Amino acid sequence: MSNEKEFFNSEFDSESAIEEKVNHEVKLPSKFHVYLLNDDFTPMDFVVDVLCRFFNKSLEQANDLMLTVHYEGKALCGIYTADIAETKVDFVTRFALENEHPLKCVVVKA
Ligand code: TYC
Repeated sequence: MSNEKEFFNSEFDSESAIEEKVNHEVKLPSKFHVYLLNDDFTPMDFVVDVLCRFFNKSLEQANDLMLTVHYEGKALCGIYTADIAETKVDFVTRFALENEHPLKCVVVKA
């Protein structure tokens, strides 16, 4: 009887019963930086249009960013999760190709 009790306790008391380990850490999704790159051929007003259309910039912000790209070679246009960043790049690349401009848009893991 005492053995039976010991067995019961060792198997089912709250200390030794199956302990579920729950990881309460919340992992935030990785962020990706989307850049526009400079080139010598894409018209400035086209780049401004791209920044307003795909990166939700105001006309003034878009103009400033376009000039940053023009003078510095590149500018950070937005920070997104992986899927959204890739979609931005695809949309910009397609729009540039449709309009026969060599504008390049790239994504870099933050
Ligand atoms: N350098 C281009 C020009 O002189 C303008 C330009 C700006 C092109 C930004 C690309 O991402 C770019 N017409």
